[in-house]
Amino acid sequence: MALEVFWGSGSGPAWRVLLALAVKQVDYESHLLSFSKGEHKTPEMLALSPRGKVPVLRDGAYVLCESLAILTYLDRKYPDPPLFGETPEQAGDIVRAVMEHECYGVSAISAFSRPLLFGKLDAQRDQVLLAIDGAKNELDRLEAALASRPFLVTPTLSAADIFVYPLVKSFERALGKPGADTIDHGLGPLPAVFPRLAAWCARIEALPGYDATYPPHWRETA
Ligand SMILES: N[C@@H](CCC(=O)N[C@@H](CS)C(=O)NCC(=O)O)C(=O)O
Repeated sequence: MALEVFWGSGSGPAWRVLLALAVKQVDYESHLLSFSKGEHKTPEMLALSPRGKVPVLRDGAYVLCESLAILTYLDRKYPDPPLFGETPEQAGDIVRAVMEHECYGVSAISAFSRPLLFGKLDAQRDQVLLAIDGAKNELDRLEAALASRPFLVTPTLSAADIFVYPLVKSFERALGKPGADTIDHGLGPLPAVFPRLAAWCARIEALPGYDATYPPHWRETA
């Protein structure tokens, strides 16, 4: 039975799972759910994911939610190429980077991006202004990590890159949203301010299978 993935367009955690499957070149049955229609909250979906969140992976009788758990499962089941490094030290460093991103990076960068992405700049301009320094600090850390290697932690792509990439793309998308140019944020354009991050994005986007992971509604609306 084919692996099944339940996901939503634009969800960073769901994008991670699609990227991991692309990197490992594993086929799967795609279930793209509409957030606006509440398709992720149906009784059938809540039975798979009690918090009503995507992504969800179903592999026969086995069901798993939480993107880190799903990447861990996929890496054990399809070890090539490894997403958690080749050595104990690399595994430790990759999970550290993943957890730093989850614990600090996501909140700091999203505080800047989300009001722009959801058209709430007018109501939340103060929040966006207050978020600039924190977002810059996290993006600077990523930029610095790429000074000595092409990927964030290891010489080849790892779970750390897969975790961080969707948020960087959401941030870049936010910079292009209406009103973003009325803020003196100094955070973009990405290639000018964070050139290593922009080159790292391009490396990920060159991966075979990348195009199929791109959020469909992002192709329709800028
Ligand atoms: N920690 C979870 C986060 C999952 C998550 O927050 N998913 C969001 C989309 S980005 C969701 O399903 N939201 C729908 C809702 O809460 O109604 C993971 O890494 O998988």
